[in-house]
Amino acid sequence: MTLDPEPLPKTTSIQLFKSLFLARRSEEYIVKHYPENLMRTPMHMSMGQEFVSVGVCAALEGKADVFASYRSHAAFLAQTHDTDLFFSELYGRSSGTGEGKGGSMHLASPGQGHILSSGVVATQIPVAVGAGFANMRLGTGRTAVVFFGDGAADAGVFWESLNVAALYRLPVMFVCEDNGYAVDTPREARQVPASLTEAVKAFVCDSYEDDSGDVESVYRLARGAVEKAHRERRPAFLNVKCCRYLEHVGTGDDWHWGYRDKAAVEREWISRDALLQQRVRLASLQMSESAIVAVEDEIDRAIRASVAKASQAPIPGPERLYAGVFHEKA
Ligand SMILES: Cc1ncc(C[n+]2csc(CCOP(=O)(O)OP(=O)(O)O)c2C)c(N)n1
Repeated sequence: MTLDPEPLPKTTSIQLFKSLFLARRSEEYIVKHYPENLMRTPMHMSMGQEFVSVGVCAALEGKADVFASYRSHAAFLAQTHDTDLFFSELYGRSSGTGEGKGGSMHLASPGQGHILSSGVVATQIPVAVGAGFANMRLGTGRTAVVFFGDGAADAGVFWESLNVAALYRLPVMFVCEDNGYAVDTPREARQVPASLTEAVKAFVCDSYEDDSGDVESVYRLARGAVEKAHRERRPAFLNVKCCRYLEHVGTGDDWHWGYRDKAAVEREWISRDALLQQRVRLASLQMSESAIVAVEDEIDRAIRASVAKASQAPIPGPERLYAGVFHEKA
């Protein structure tokens, strides 16, 4: 028999709902307005899997240095809550995270703990290990958190990074957003181990799996994992099962591709959507419908205000083309 966990404080449940709603609504805005062709950047949407980064970032309470993949909208917003920077970047404006030149795949705001996002599969992982090394040497108490997909675990650099983090006993949290696919290829067609969580145990790190689809479950898991990682001085690996609702890249769906079954995804994931679950939970905590709607309205207003600001901001001129870009003179 498993005992129900101690309920989280109501303020935490509300905070998690807000963070989930912020990520979801921001992407719903993108879906609606992308066809206007003013956001000139490829979009890898987080929709459906936001609960992973929302739960982890909330659990780390601002003491995380986050490294993300190109699918970074939810991670960026969960860590920074900064819709001004976010929409400015998507609209290609000077006020964005990369002066509007990086776009959706390269969101970064180091001062707010979102160190980088990378478009090249798995490349964020070794950099996070470097940050973990620096945090350990400098005694900052911070945790390097790296988000990546199950496809990134096909790459050798994932295993090398895990090895180094375990060898040097670094406070790194490896978070696999395991949506089961690399583009349209299922994990079983790419990896020998039946379970990544089990395979990783060969390294001296704590390996956890979560298939609840629930933001509070991820939050609890990450809180326990980060505490243990620092106490026992070793990395943690979190394999969180999740589902990408939209196509691999773009803002539409991909049911017509035929690599996954719409009815099964609806049954197994969309019917227990993490945001909806959290909304129901707030109601069960005696939060009134009008109070929930007020929270939602406030977030919608913040998104609209950020978009309005972004559209007033300048587009960078050609003289800024190489600014902030590493290059060496020949
Ligand atoms: C080194 C490298 N190889 C291939 C690609 C093309 N590519 C982009 S996303 C992707 C699949 C990655 O899947 P996963 O890591 O599971 O992340 P998800 O897209 O599911 O979030 C591939 C192969 C790339 N960007 N970088």
